[in-house]
Amino acid sequence: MKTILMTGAGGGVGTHLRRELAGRYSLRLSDYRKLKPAKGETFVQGDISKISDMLRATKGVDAIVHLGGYSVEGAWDDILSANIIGCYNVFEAAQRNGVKRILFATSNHAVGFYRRDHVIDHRVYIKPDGRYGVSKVFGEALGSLYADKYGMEVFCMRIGNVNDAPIDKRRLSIWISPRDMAQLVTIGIEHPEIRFEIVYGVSNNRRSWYDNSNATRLGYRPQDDSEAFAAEVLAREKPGDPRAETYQGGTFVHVEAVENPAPLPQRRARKAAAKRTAKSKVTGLNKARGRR
Ligand code: 15L
Repeated sequence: MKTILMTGAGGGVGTHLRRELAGRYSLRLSDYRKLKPAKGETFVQGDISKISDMLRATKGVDAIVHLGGYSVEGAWDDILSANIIGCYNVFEAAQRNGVKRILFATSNHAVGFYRRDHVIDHRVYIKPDGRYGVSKVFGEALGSLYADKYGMEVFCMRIGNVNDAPIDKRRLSIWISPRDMAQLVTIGIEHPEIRFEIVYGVSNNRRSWYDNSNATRLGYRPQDDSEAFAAEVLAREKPGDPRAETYQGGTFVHVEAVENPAPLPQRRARKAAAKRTAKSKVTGLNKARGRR
């Protein structure tokens, strides 16, 4: 059985994939958060922004599913450390440890500034919709370099939104069900002829904005279609900002930050430090006022 390292295994996509891939691979989970490995899994705690951690995590695996990083639009410092430095560390550690195959979780936001009335394929010019999108383009470029220079096998999945069901109108076009995501990942791990590929991580959605012929060529046959949820989703949809409605990336095209479902360690540390400072100021004030 192949041993697969999954970085960022504690995130949303990782959680779905752990369930879907259970029993098919020996999964080595990695995350900065402490995770409890299930049967057939092992856990290596690590921060992708540290090369030493990634050298430890990537040792002896057959392939890497790189999901780790900052997963939405946000502050440059966070994106820089997790998605630029972190992504570099994962590719570089893999290369040094002789791990040939990497599946990279890139994003629809690498091309989010395409209009919704365009159908795009894997060959279109990049059009990132923010700093986060730029960082995903960086990862794709890194993958291309490591494939050409070091002979690595790189499978870039421009993932839409992995969820049990699509959550809004935009996601009707970019949704991917967990079982389709697992099928795509399995192709990325198993296909014998991967050098450098870009595919879209989406289900067989009738409302898709993607020509996913490269994934089809590699054998991807998604089983789900968001249309089954369309009536329900559209009934609760409220009109949004016209810029978000125009472009595939939605709100990412005009906001500076999207709420991060999993704050990064340094961010959490900064928040905790700010909290402590605020608390000590209050304590100081209270002491000065003779209160506890
Ligand atoms: C992404 O790239 C994010 O990682 C995910 O959290 C969603 O925001 C998704 O895109 C999306 O566009 O819905």
